[in-house]
Amino acid sequence: MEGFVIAVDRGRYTCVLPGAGPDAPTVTAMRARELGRKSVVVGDRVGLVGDTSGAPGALARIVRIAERSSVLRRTAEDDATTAEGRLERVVVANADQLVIVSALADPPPRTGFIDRCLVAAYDADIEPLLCLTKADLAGPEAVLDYYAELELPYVLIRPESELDALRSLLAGRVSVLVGHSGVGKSTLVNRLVPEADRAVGTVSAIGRGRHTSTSAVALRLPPAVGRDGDPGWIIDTPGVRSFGLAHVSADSLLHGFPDLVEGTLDCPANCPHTPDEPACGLDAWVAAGKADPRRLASYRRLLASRAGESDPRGEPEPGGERPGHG
Ligand SMILES: Nc1nc2c(ncn2[C@@H]2O[C@H](COP(=O)(O)OP(=O)(O)OP(=O)(O)O)[C@@H](O)[C@H]2O)c(=O)[nH]1
Ligand SMILES: [Mg+2]
Repeated sequence: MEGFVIAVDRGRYTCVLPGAGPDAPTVTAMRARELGRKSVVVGDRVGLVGDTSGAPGALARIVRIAERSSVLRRTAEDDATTAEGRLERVVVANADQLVIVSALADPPPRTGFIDRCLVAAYDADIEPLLCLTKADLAGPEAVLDYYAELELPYVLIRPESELDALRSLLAGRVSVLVGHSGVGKSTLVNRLVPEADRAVGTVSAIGRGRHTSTSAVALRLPPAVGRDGDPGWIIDTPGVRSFGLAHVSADSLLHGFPDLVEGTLDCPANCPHTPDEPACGLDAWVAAGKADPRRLASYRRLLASRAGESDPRGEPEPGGERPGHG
C-alpha cells in the first residue's frame, strides 16, 4: 500500500492512503528495520505493509520511501565547519510551495529571515509565496518595497479578510508554512481548515520563547468552490528562530536574489562577490540603481555568515531571551 505521511510523533507515523476520503481512518505506522537510518518526514510518500486497516490499535510498517520531488532543509547554523552547521534538518518532503509567513507587527517582519527562506525555496526548487499576516496592525509598504524588484507573489491577511486569493494559490498543491513563532501560522491553518483545531498561542507567551506548535502536521484543504480534483494539502510547522543555510552552496545562495544575478555577469571568474573584491560587479550594479543596496547588503551578510565571519544571531530575535538566528 502507498501512504502519505501527515504527522510524525515519537516514532509513530500517521499516514493516509491514496484515494481515501477526508473521513477515512488514518493509518498508524512504524519504520521497518530495513529502512536503516533514512528519516521519514511529513510529506513523504511511503510503502506500507502489515495492518493498514486503520482500526484502533492497528500498526503498519513503513518499508520504503518514494523518491522525493523536493526536500526542504535547514541547518541549525550557517557555518558548515561547525557541528551545529552540519546538523541538517529535513523540514518536509515533496512540498510544491513554500509559504513564508511573516507578521507585519507583533512580531515585526524581518526581511533577513524572509531572504533566507527564499534562498531555501529556490535551492529546493519549491515555489515561494509571501504571506503577510496581521495586516490589521501595520501596513505592508516597507516589506513590499524591499521586494519590489522580485516577482514574488504575496497575500495580505487580516483577521476578517477573505481567503479566496490564498485558497486559489493553495489549490491542488502541497504547501508548507514556515515562519517565526507567533506570526499566525496555526491561526491561518484553522481558518483554512476549520476542523483542523490547531492550538494557537498568545504573543505574550511567545515573547518568553514559547512555541505553540511543536511538530509539523499536514492537513487536507477543503475542496475549493467550482474546482475539481485534489484540493491540496497545507503543512503547519513549528515556529523557527533560524533558517540556517550551511547546506546551500555559495553559488546557489545567489539564486535567492534574482534581482542581483544579472549584476554578476561582468564579475571576474570565481568572483566571491564579497565587499573586499574590488572587481565584483555588484557594487556597480547597485550604484547604477539596478538593485536596492539593502538587497546587496543582505546577500553579503549571508555570504559572511556562511563563511563563519559574523554571528548569524546578530540580529535580535523579537522578545527572545535565547539568541536567535537571522
Ligand atoms: N491582530 C492579529 N493577530 C493575529 C493574526 N493572526 C494571528 N494572530 C494572533 O497571533 C498569535 C499567535 O498565533 P499562532 O497562530 O499561534 O502563531 P504560530 O505562527 O502558529 O506560532 P507557533 O506555533 O509558535 O510557531 C495569536 O494570539 C493569534 O490570535 C492577525 O491577522 N491579526
Ligand atoms: Mg503554530
